[in-house]
Amino acid sequence: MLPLKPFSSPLLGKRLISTWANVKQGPPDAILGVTEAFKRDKDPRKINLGVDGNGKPYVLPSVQKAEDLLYHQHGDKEYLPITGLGDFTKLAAKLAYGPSSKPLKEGRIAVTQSISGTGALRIGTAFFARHYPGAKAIYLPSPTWGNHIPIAKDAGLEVKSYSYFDKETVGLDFDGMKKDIRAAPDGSVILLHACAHNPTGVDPTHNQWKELSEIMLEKKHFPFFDMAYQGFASGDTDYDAFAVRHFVEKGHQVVLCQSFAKNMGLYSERVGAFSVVTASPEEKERVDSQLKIIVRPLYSNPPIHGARIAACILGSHDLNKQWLGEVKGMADRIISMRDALYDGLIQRNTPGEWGHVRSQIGMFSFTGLTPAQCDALAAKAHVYLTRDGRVSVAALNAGNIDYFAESVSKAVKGEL
Ligand code: IK2
Repeated sequence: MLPLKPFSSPLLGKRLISTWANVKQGPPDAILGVTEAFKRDKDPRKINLGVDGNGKPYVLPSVQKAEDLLYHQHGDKEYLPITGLGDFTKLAAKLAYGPSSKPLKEGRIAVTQSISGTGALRIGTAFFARHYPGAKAIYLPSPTWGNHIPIAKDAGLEVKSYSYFDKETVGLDFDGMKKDIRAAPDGSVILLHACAHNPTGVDPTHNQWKELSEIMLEKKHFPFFDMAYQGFASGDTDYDAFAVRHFVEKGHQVVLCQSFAKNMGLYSERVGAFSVVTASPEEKERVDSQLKIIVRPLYSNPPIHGARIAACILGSHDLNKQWLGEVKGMADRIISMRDALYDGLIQRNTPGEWGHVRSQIGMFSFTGLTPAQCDALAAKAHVYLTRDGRVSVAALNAGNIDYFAESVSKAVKGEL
């Protein structure tokens, strides 16, 4: 065998300039960049509140059991169909739409497996760019998960926004939201976080969802749901699916992006689904064929392992029951951390009103900390969070909550 030679380009030698010399340095990702900074920090007190880990990933016991079962089944590694594992997509749709969903029973929901929630959004926005009969624009809440914007733009959709968050009340700006949704041209595509809005942790109430559904029917708007946290908001997967199920019941032809990253802790397995409610099984077949046309040149077909885990859990009575208990446990733990943070801030006489830390929903809390305070927390206290003041409450625990409350209190008092 010939010895390997180090790579050398003759052109590089002659021109003394690389083909990529003009490639500009891009900025770090606003969210995942936080984890990179955290990893570089060597202080033992450091805390990463960017997404949800402190380097101690928790594998759910139900997931461990499913993996054990799968291991002993010695499943093959054949390619999956383009739209993924049929057992998984059926069960994912049942979880979201509910077992008694009419379109599900009538066989008119097209579903494809996706590379987690992000992949579902990629497929969904590409589907809209190609097939939506109205304007190629999408309205996103302000603020929204940062990645929504480049995902929609990369698909060629124009990005517009509607009011969502009221900085004064640190709650939902429902009047602003309704006003903007009413003002959008008829037939606009409106992206809605189905539950546990990221980054604010503020959701409409069930009555507010009902009102939104009516307005959107009147305006013939199209609801594009993103449900990355089913079960994480309330601890109950049915309760958290209220908005999606209500809109479907009222006759909206929704589309839905699902992620199993958080509720099953399957982050790196990249398990998700994109679905489209259609008018008939025949229409579903046509939509299905177009979803395949989008997926095939993207990644051909999805990975199998994570989908098998999710299908195993959702398809087994006992494992499903166990998993639902674990989801409730994760949601309850987050609620208890919210209470502990609130108490820690109040006990330290931290200036400001902190009720929102308790009342917000899901794994994130939009604290109201300023970018300067977030910078000081990272530089002086080794506490990392996104500069919009978003904190992953899921990353707080008995071991770091006091230090975090102390650090936030000092940052707000200007004592860091
Ligand atoms: N949609 C929303 C609203 C999300 O919050 C996420 C997950 N975000 O968490 C990681 C991060 O902040 O980057 C997703 C979709 C999709 O996540 P995934 O692709 O991991 O399923």
